[in-house]
Amino acid sequence: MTSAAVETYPSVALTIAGSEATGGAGAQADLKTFQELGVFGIANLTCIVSFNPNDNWNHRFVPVDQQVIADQLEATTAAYGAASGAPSLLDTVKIGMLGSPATISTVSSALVTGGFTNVVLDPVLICKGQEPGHALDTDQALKAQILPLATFVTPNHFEAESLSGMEITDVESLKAAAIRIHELSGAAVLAKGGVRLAGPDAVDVYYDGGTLEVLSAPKVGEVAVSGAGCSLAAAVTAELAKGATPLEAARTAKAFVTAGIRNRVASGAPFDALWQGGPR
Ligand code: PXL
Repeated sequence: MTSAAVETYPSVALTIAGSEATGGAGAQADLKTFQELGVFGIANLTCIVSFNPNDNWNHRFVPVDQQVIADQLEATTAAYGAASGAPSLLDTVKIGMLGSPATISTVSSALVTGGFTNVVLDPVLICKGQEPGHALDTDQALKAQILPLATFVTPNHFEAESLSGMEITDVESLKAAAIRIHELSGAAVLAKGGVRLAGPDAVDVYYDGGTLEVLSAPKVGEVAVSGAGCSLAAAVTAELAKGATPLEAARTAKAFVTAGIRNRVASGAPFDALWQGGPR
């Protein structure tokens, strides 16, 4: 007699993000991170970024048509969303580069109707080479329309200063900024000091309204690595999709990124890329 097979399904997670052609950052980094952490990854693309090696590696940015973004979100939520009846329910989403006020409106509508439990926001505020006036509109729209929907936010040093309105020079001011961003958003906050704060360690601050925890790991060099921010937020997303608490997700993500930076990939670009297989 054969016993009935028990079907098990992986957790699923969606990233709404841009493509970064060289594979270091963006949706590619997110999908690789999801896969490494045992989560079925889905990517809905908002834009295509191609660095320009003939112009100081500035970003060439092409938005995806708004209807095409809406179509991707429609297909994804119909297949795996709350009303789909799928056994692997999509309740966790990561937001990466959106890049324009129009895309922010399209994505915020989908977040409102999507019924997601976990909305992880990597608040990508500037894209190198974007026109400054446009970038300011995009930043303001992100703060007004996406930040209030986030349940977890992962600002880097620059983004944490921008979101909190505070200057960040050391761990104490990074803590103050994380608390301020939590007060503004209601989200759990993982504010990254990275190579921007002096000292031997790469220090991040986690704050969720109750727990304040400093996450620290020895710095691997003094130069930022491409894909570290995307992979950190994606690792948080994957862990939340699997049912971790926000604090557990933050700790696992920090360890994942530290191992990925230690095992980074050198390229002809002026920045190395994080290797998501680093922890293996
Ligand atoms: O690392 C931020 C980032 C996110 N998303 C895309 C990017 C970048 C940086 O290059 O290109 C698509």
